[in-house]
This record gives sequence, structure tokens and C-alpha cells, in this order.
Amino acid sequence: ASTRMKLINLLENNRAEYISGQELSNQLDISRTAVWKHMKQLELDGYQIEAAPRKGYRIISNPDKVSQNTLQWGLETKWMGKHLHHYDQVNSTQDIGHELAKEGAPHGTVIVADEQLKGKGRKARSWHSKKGEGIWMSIILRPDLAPVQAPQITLLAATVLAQVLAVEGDVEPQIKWPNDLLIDHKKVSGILTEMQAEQDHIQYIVIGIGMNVNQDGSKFPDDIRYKASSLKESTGHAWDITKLIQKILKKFEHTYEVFLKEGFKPIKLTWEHYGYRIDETVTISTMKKKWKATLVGIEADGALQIRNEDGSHEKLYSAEIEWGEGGYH
Ligand code: BTX
Repeated sequence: ASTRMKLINLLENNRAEYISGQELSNQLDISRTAVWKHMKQLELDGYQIEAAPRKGYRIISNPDKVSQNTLQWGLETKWMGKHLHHYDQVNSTQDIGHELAKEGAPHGTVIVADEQLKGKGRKARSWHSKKGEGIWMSIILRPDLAPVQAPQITLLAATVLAQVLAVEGDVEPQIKWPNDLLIDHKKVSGILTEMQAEQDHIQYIVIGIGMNVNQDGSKFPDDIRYKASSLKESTGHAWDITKLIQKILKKFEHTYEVFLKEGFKPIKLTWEHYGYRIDETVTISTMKKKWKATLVGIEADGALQIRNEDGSHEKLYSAEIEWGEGGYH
């Protein structure tokens, strides 16, 4: 760990008492002037530190703002987020992900922004990403997979978010095929997967995660208010964005490792557990026809499996589904 992280750890573990500059200097093996300089840096990151003459230093409060340091302190991962870039404001963390990946950023690099001016959804749609109200994050992955397997990573990401929401938020999230996270039929989170690939090999994937955390429902723009929600809306209180990001990264790393070891099967089962309207009958339409069918589950290639009224099974790669409830589409 960096000196910075060790310092924060020492201060955190001694919150009740002061630690002298001399003691810190001994433990960290740096000069007292260097200790003092680190303290100034921590203050810039939003830590409130009390420096009492002859007693030493003590953390009074942790920053509520998100920064590289606050994200990495207490991050319990082995490789994910070890390279982490935080920005106050960007157009889109996806664009930065692509730039960094092209420059050779390693597997597990994470990009987080407080605000996006041009947050992207799928198919050139936009993603509303206001300052400090949600998680706007991209992760660079370099999986040893064929391009046709890329959808598995999106489905994997959806299971990660569903599980973090269920465990941390004590809410009942559902995954709407292919990649929306709903709570009470409203969209709380979305995933955007972009990749650079050769014919038979993925060079890198940039997986974008947007999650509404602390918005009040009334603050969403008119056109999405009826179908968007936030974690705060569904739990009644605000959430610590830094901690949530850390939970997501830890769960993501773990799930990714399970995926490497055991393949797609466990992901499929978790996905189907949280799947929206699985085992229910919905109306589906394509260019040619419109019919009723029951949603059965997902396939390893990302397709939705349905059962028609005559009992036949079918795989859908793209189709309009009338999801019902709130007119969601
Ligand atoms: P999507 O195409 O499934 O969803 C986009 C649609 O969702 C929009 O057209 C709008 O109707 C609605 N919408 C827009 N903003 C929100 C919001 N904040 N909450 C709920 N609904 C909304 C989903 O695309 C993928 C979104 C990925 C976003 C992340 S954020 C970090 C990364 N950077 C980036 O530019 N995109 C990704």
C-alpha cells in the first residue's frame, strides 16, 4: 500500500486518540515534514484532521466527496480498481475508458466521475448523470474471450449490481433483459458494454455502469421521471457513493473469478433469479409479427429464451417487449 493509504489506515484505526507526528514518522519511515505534507494532501481530499500541539494528529471526519484516495482506501479487491482514475467532471467515462485502454491500461482499470456532461446509453441514447447523485463508472476488462461471448460480461455485470443492491440496499432489484436494473418497476441502473475486438479475440471491453443513488425522484428530467428511480427513493435515505462503488468492485471481481473458473452457468442462474417477468407471459413484437410468450431465461450468448403458446422454445436477440407496468419499454 502507498504511504498515503498506510497513513489513512493508522489514523482510522486510532480515531479516539491522537497519534504524534514522531510516531507516524517512525511507522511510515518518512520524515516529520513528509508526514505534515501528507496531512495537507488529505485535507485537500476532504478529510478533516485535527493537529493538536504536543499531542499529534486525529481524523475528525471523513470526506463526503469521492476521490481516488477515498475510493482506494478500504477497497478490498486484489486487482480490480488498483488502477483507478477519478474525475470531477467528464463528458463520458466510457470515452476515457477507451483512451486509457488504447494506451494499454491494465485489466481492472476503473474510471469514476462525479458528473457526466454527455453520459451515454445504448444506441446513441443519453444517460442522465448529475453531479454527485449517482455512480458513473467504467471498467476496463481484457477477457480472454471471443467477441461473441461479450454479452456474457454484460449479463455478469447485471448480476453483480443486482446482488449489491439486494444485499446493501435491502431492496428487491430485478434485471430487465438485457441490462437494466429495476426496483419497483423503475430503472435504477443501466449497463453499457463497448468493445474493441479482432475477428476471434476481444482486445478490451469498456463496461459502463450508471446507478442512480441519491436523486430525489422529483429531480429527474420530465421525460424519464415516470420510469426512473434511485436507491434513495426506494430506501428513504441517502447512500455513501464511495462505499457502494467499493462493494460493486469487490463483488464484480469475485463474480468475474467465478466466471473464469466455472463458466457462465452460475451467472445464468443468478441472472434468472433476478430476471424481470421471468416465468410470466408478455407481448413481444418484431418487424413481422406480434405475439404472446412466456419468458424462460437467458442463453450464454445473451439471447432471451421464450416459450411460445404452442410449447416451442425460441431465442430472441432483439425484439420489442411490452413489459407492462408504467409503460416501460
Ligand atoms: P439505455 O440505452 O438502456 O438507457 C438509456 C435510456 O434510459 C434513456 O434513453 C432514457 O430514457 C433513460 N435514462 C436516461 N438517464 C437515466 C437515468 N439516470 N436513470 C434512469 N433512466 C435513464 C443504459 O442505456 C446504459 C447506461 C450506461 C451509463 C453509464 S454511466 C458510466 C458510463 N459512461 C457513460 O457515458 N455511460 C455509462
